[in-house]
Amino acid sequence: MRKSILLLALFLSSLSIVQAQKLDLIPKPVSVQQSVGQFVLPSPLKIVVDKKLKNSADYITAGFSKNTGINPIVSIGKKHGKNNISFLVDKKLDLPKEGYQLEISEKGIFVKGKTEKGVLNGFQTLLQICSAKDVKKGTVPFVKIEDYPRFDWRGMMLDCSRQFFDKQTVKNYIDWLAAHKMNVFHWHLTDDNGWRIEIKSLPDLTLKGAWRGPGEVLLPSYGSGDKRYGGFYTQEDIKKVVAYAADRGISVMPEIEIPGHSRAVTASYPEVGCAITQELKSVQGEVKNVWCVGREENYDLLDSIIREVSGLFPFEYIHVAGDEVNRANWEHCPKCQALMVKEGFTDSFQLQNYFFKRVQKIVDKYHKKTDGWNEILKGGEIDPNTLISAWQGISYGIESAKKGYKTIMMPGQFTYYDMAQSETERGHRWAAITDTKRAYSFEPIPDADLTPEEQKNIIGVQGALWSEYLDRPARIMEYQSYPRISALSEIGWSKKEDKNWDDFYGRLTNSHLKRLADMGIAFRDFPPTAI
Ligand code: TNX
Repeated sequence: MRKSILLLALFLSSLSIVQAQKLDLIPKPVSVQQSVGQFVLPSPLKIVVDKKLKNSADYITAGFSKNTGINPIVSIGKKHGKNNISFLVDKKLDLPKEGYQLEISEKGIFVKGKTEKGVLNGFQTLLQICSAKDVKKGTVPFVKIEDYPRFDWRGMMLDCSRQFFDKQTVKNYIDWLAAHKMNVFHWHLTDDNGWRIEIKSLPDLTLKGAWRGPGEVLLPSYGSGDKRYGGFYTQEDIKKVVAYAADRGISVMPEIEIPGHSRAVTASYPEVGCAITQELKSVQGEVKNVWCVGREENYDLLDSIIREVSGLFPFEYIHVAGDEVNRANWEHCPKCQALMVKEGFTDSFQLQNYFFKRVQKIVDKYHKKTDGWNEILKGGEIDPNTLISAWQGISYGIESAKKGYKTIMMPGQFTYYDMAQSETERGHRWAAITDTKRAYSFEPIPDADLTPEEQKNIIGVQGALWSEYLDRPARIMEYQSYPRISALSEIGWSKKEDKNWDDFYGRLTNSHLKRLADMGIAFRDFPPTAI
């Protein structure tokens, strides 16, 4: 008799589990156990936020209110006490860093993380659960989640040079990344077409180098037409954005493009370029866009720039680029040639390596580590602590990992969201036509090619949004970003064996696109041809 009651109970509960509300979480968590029942959100609702997270308390409260319509009473503390929801840091949790546990039961809602970032990751999961219709009726389904990321580095780059995105737009972008448990915002602050960060010791960089159009040194380009176009972030703006991101668990990595992609620098300080008469064009058709390697004063200027940048960004890395340098500038420049002779170099890649090593010394001096595009591996040895952003293809990332460098996989063929999403849409095409399905298909650690030790060098994944084509139509940057970044978030977070396009597509279309809409993102929907 007892046994049959037990079996019946088991049967009934399994039935309810099947019927439990689908959570449709993105990125997919490591483990989710749903059970029968709902926690009824009481009124007034009390929340406690760990004191280590006190800077994030407003963010947590506002996000929760937005998704539930409830304004909770918030306190800062260390214990659950009589509260209904707790966000607590517990260093002793047996989880990888950034991991979290989320439990919703009749006792309330507990979000525990090993670190502050862990708690914030758990908060994002709770927000997704709270975005479901039922929550508006005041109930949250019982569930127990244990979760942690596959990769330490889950980044996204935004090019704010070719188009200038104001501070508020950048903050929104950071919010959307946080909602996807991404943790690095790579801020592409300088390029040929605009220098966007105030450097107090070199004011012309923004007085002149941040503007293009009639009467300006920078020619109109990338859709700015005949109008004066531009803008930059003051150091105060930068500090605010960095703090805003930190409250959301996101680190901001600045990128200063050197020695190529520097037309905005030579437009402001012409002496920085090589003294040559040739009109040498870069891949993008820009002239005079390379720092002179042989001009000794340039290293003082770089010291000033890196000193100021280091002071603004607490993140451990500064990205100093190194991509697409037209080294022909150096081949025609007497100072660079003299340097080549002096150093006994036989090709211009060695000059690039020389430049990079000197920059690296400056970066070290300001207690930062360097990140660079994969081209910096050419021309000689570099510091083994350099981080490599492998953009030209998966094989470049493999090569970097095999050489022992920490590597971020960001192959243009899969993670460049400036690429068009179908044959008929606007965007770059040089790497691939990349719809969300293709973006999702990217695997950062291809099986056969790397030993387990070498695999560990691949510390993460990143997407990039270059902005040459982002001038029109309105909100194109959102259209290019989502839902491809939703796909990227799952590549960076979820277990490899859990990756499944049909399953992801189901979660995306059942629930997640609605969440993106609620966040105010003008994402690209799915015309039938796109899948
Ligand atoms: C290559 S990726 C570039 C960018 C362009 C992008 C366009 C990289 C390091 N350099 O300057 O904007 O392609 O897709």
